[in-house]
Amino acid sequence: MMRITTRLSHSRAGIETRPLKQENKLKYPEDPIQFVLLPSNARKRYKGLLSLQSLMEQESERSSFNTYYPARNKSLGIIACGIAFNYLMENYPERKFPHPVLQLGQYPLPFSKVEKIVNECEQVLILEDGYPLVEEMLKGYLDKNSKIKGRLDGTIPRDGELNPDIVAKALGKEVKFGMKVPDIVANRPPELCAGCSHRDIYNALNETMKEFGKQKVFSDIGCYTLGALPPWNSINSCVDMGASITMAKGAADAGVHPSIAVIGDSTFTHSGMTALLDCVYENTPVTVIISDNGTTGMTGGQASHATGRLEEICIGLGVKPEHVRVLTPLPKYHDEMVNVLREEMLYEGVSVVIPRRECIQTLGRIKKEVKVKVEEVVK
Ligand SMILES: Cc1ncc(C[n+]2csc(CCOP(=O)(O)OP(=O)(O)O)c2C)c(N)n1
Ligand code: SF4
Repeated sequence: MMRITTRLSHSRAGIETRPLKQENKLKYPEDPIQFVLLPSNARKRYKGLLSLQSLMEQESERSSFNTYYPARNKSLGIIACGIAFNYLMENYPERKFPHPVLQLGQYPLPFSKVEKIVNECEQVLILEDGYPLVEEMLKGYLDKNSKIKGRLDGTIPRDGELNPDIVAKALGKEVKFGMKVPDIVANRPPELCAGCSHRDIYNALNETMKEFGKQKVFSDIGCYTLGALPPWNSINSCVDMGASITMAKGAADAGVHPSIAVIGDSTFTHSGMTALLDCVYENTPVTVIISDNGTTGMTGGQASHATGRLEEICIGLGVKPEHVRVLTPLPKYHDEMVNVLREEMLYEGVSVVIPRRECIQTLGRIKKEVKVKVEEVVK
């Protein structure tokens, strides 16, 4: 098992690819009902899972991702998990560590290696990004005076990401990196692209909501989530894929009116449809805005299952055809959008508003691809 933390997930680097050595052969499970998790079978499967633990531990013990670097000065030992090992190396570029180091990259914990460093060293500093998982495992709940140091005793800040400076400070070294980021790569808040269709629908929604009040817009996850930030400040929630319509329904059930959901076309077919059906079933007064840009913009422009069939899906789920309204989100149609939103918000039933205009990034990419193909054919 690998442990994925924030910075690891957001890192990028050039990699060398090699030809595929072997692919798993298609094979049916030995036990034909092993994936039928009825309680009687689930209990059996859990026993099986437990019996695998020692095998996984043995793999971890043998793994080259869990390497022990010996050193003489045992006043301190360092357990560096995942990307924290890179931060440690930035402090010791030659890999000449003054203290024993256990690099952890594969889980479960390799028990004997961990035991060795803890027994050998007077104190043990745990460097791990995110939650202090390894530290908690080693420290024990009631052990306040442990020799284990890390996020829990304040040696390292309890929250926030690790970086080479924090590691240096914890090791009593001079903080030399200063983490000064050159202006050209300085942080800037994410923003909807200029010309993005979500901008136009938020402009219209904001104007409509002047009439209906604040805190009534439940959103989902996609590029449109950026509508939570200035200058729009249009949405009041984003919890997970599919939570917009369910939360709007809950709010409507609790008496919020109008109750509005904002969801993307792709997220809608991933996990919004069942919630819409629920609204239809109970004729809940919600207005669902499905901002249809014909793609999965946020994750790089993959195709969307909704493309070409969104109205049919909504009508098929039971939304009345006259309350499935398609709009073109462009500044010139601003007033029309405001009027349609107002009408549907006043309606005491389920309505779906579909602002439809392609994501300009995906559109640009497709145009480029077509151009290259045409040029190839012409050649
Ligand atoms: C459970 C889950 N799976 C996948 C993702 C990754 N993800 C983030 S946004 C998104 C979909 C975005 O597409 P859409 O709703 O059409 O909005 P757009 O970005 O195009 O505006 C996905 C799949 C996630 N956040 N959660
Ligand atoms: S990638 Fe597409 S959907 Fe996302 S902000 Fe840009 S134009 Fe809008």
